[in-house]
This record gives sequence, structure tokens and C-alpha cells, in this order.
Amino acid sequence: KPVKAIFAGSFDPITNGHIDIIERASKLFDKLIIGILINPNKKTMFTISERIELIKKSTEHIEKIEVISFEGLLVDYCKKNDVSVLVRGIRSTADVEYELQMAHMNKELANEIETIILPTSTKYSYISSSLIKEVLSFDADIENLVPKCVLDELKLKKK
Ligand code: COD
Repeated sequence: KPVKAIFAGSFDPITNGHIDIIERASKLFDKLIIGILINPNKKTMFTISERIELIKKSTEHIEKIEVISFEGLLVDYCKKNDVSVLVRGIRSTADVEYELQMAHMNKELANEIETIILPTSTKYSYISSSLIKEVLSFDADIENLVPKCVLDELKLKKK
């Protein structure tokens, strides 16, 4: 049976760190879904459709992937859509505690779904969407940290 995995997140916006995980995880499974959480309570810089568009554009070179948005529990989306693996990235020990907590909770909610945690490539280990937004607001050069299409949109948002 083909194995479907999901890489879920806020992706506000997608960074080169996320893309690194997507490239590597896409080789491990028959299909990799990139799932954007719809969270009406969280203020985001990019709308869901903007985030979908940016992810699609910056992952055109990667095969076997699909970009979707979901509401509610991640494991519920997985059960409904026959997804059996949750892919997560960790940057440093600071991420580990949060990731383990989520992995245990998701295991409790859906025992048949496994979490696979991939360590980030060293060169992306300090990148986060929130830091990108913060340094951009001070006119920093972030060309190497996000895909070109994201950089263009960030600059437009700033104006
Ligand atoms: N390098 C590698 N990986 C990275 C990098 C980087 N530089 N930056 C981020 N990542 C990884 C993160 O570790 C994470 O694995 C993924 O990319 C997405 O990151 P974010 O920050 O966009 O998204 P999160 O971590 O806020 O996403 C959290 C979810 C949306 C997955 C979570 O809140 C969720 O599942 N919500 C749905 C409700 C639910 O099921 N709740 C119960 C959870 S136990």
C-alpha cells in the first residue's frame, strides 16, 4: 500500500528550512502532502491562498507532493485522507521538547499514525518564519533564507 505522509505547519511564509525538509521527506514516501493549518485565531502575514501559492511556486521542482489547507486536528485530517506519517523538522534542542510533546499527543489521539522527525540541514538550523519577518522589518538581506517568490512577496507586503 502506498505510504502517504504530511508535513504540516503554518508556513507564514515558507522558508528554505521548510523546503529542505520537503525535498528530503518527499524521497522517503510515495506521496508528501504539505498541510497548512487554518487557524482563525492567529494573526498571519499571508492569507491561506497566498501561502498555498507560495508553497506551490517554491516546490515546483519536487515530485510527489500536494499542497492543501486543513482545519481542526491534524490526525483527523490524516484519518480521513489515509495519511499514516507526520513529518516534522527540528532545528535544535529547543525544538525537541515541543516536538516530542506533539508527537506523544498525536500518538495518543491516533495510535496508527507515526511521527517522523528530520533534523534540519545545519545551514538552515537558525531559520524560522517569525525571525524572517522580524529581520525583514529592519531591512535585512534575507535572500539566502527564503525562496525568490517569497522574498518578492515579503518586499511587497512591507511597502
Ligand atoms: N528547518 C527545518 N525545519 C523547520 C525550520 C527550519 N529552519 N523551520 C521550521 N521547521 C519545521 C518545524 O519544526 C515544523 O516541523 C514545520 O517546519 C512547520 O513549522 P511551522 O512553524 O510553520 O508550523 P508549526 O510548528 O507552528 O505547526 C504546528 C501544527 C500546525 C502542525 C500544529 O499546531 C497542528 O497540528 N495543529 C492542528 C491542531 C492539532 O492537531 N493540534 C494537536 C497537536 S498535538
